[in-house]
Amino acid sequence: MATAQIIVTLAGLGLSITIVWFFFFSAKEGMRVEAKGKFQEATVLVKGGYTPDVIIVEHGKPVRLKFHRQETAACSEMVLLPDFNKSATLPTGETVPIEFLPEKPGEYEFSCQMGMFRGKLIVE
Ligand SMILES: [Cu+2]
Repeated sequence: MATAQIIVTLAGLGLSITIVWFFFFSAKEGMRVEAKGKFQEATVLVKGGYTPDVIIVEHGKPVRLKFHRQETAACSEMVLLPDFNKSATLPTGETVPIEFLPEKPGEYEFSCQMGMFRGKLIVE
């Protein structure tokens, strides 16, 4: 093999590894929420799912998740956070805040009323 071919092969291999790493590790890390005043606040886009769908917060500080729904599918018209006894109806085009206090570290799911859309709140 010529040197140029080896370089191209190695570059291609490097790129593949980077892409795999991005999807399997980096993408799963989730979004770390920064505290804004009293609340740790994040906006979640509701459209074909939740974006971001993994949200990382600290325990012991109030959290405000602002759900912004940009679709009319009945599936996503409610969001439930069963571990915090919270739920809300999300009218299309509006932003609905849900506030709660995560007291214990752990992983908590949020979902639509049928459980088709899912997201995860990681409390550290
Ligand atoms: Cu649903």
